[in-house]
Amino acid sequence: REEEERLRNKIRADHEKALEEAKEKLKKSRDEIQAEIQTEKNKVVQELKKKDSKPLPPVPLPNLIGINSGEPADPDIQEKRNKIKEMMKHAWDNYRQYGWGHNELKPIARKGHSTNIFGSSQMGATIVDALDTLYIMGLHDEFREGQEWIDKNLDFSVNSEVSVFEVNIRFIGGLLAAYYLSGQEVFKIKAVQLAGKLLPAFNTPTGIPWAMVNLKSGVGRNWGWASAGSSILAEFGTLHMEFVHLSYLTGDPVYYNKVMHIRKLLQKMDRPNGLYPNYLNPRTGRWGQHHTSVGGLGDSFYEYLLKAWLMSDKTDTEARKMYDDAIEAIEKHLIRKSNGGLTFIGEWKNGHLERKMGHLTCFAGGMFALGADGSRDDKAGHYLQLGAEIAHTCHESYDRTTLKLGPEAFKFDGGVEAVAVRQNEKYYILRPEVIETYWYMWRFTHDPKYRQWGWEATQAIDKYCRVSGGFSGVKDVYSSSPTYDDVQQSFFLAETLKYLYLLFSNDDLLPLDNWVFNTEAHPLPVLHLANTTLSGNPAYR
Ligand code: DMJ
Repeated sequence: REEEERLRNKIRADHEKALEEAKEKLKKSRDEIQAEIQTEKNKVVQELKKKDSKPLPPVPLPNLIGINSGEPADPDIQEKRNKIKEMMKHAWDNYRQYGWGHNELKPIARKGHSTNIFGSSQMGATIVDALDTLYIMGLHDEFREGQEWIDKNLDFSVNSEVSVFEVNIRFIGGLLAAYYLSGQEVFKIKAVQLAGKLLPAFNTPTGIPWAMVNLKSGVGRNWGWASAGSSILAEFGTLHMEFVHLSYLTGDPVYYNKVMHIRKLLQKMDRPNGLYPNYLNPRTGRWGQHHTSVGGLGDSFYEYLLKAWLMSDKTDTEARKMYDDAIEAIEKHLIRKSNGGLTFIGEWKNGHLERKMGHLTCFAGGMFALGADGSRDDKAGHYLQLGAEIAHTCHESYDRTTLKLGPEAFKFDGGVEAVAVRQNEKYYILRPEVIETYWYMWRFTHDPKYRQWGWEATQAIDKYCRVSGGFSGVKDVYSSSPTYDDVQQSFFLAETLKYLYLLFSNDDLLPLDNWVFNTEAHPLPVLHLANTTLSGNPAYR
């Protein structure tokens, strides 16, 4: 009773104090309030600086093979590769000039751009996302400029609500890759600081993280549009690679435990027809709507099962099994051949197959090829063939347009084959997935058609998306006079241009036996058993 009374009094006192503070605030001028905020900010920056000086524990670095290689001997291939490097420079220089420090660039308006995934702060998303592409292209001055900005300005103690998934794949993935490639400690330190800010998102009744978290307060919530307050499979299921690396680099199992908890929870759940629905409620631990997709909302969850196995030097067989089971169910229920003989991956919606495929889904061609080796019942040939068929279908979706750039989504229904029907699905926003699949198929087959298709896409991007202030998405790939969306997406520099550059490089640049690319195309090294602390430390098992 006494304890209750004491608590009640404390709550009353806190409440009154907060009211007083609010009243005081209202009396203050705008300038005074701003000055206070600034002082608060400076305090936090000072604190962080103190923390910065605490070195992270030294870990033996994995084999960092093939980070300065890849120069092709063939002059024609060399020329194409140089053209792609020039496009990167155009994208970067314009961002540098007109959008520096902002998240993205508006290449027509020539100013900064941002969306709600990055929150309300200027976090330099394009800088972080572009670093490793700059590095492998040998754009070292630009890389150093980016490093300097990150060192001086990238601050995570901001009152800003960000997407946990996007920040993980673009920022943590980008910083970790920059660290492994360059060896510069600042990237590792920033990645770890940022990861600490994401951890409160996991404070839910189930441990399935919220989609968004406020970096300062740690308060999380989900997207209003996602099936009855659900978290999204492709979001909470795309943390594994980065979080395992964080535990590896810091020696702190907290990150590893978070993602393994998600995996264990998913393993225990029933799956309708063996398929994973896109929505899961983090309060109840129950599935939301029974929609399944290998495109948006589902895609990189499957990708990370396969890549968890690859990055563990193929020792994480639990992940491989989950991948094999999922892919078998997908093949059975979602993959079909159109009347015209095109293999496509549809979407499952409440017991019905929608015969529509997204641009995002096209990444799966590369995934099938990457997972071919080590597949169940030794079906390597089958999966390589499936990858080739998806690559072909996605190329058709580009080839059947006026601009030779693929639409956001295309149908296989009522006489329509690989063509967008709805006006709001005809746009191309500089996405990488089709080129990503060309590159994986090239690495595994060396069939020259993949370089040819990649070059077609390069030329189309340069012709229709390039403007004097950078590169922009286009609103209708079937129109001969397209309008621009005026956004240079950060993934254009992180992924689209990187995959193109790799497609015209020799295979000894970032070899797939040593590197695994996260879903934003940031290369992370395979953690070979011999040099990881993970294998030796039972806390990580
Ligand atoms: C990127 O941020 C990543 O590739 C993600 O997995 C899906 N969407 C974009 C690119 O289209």
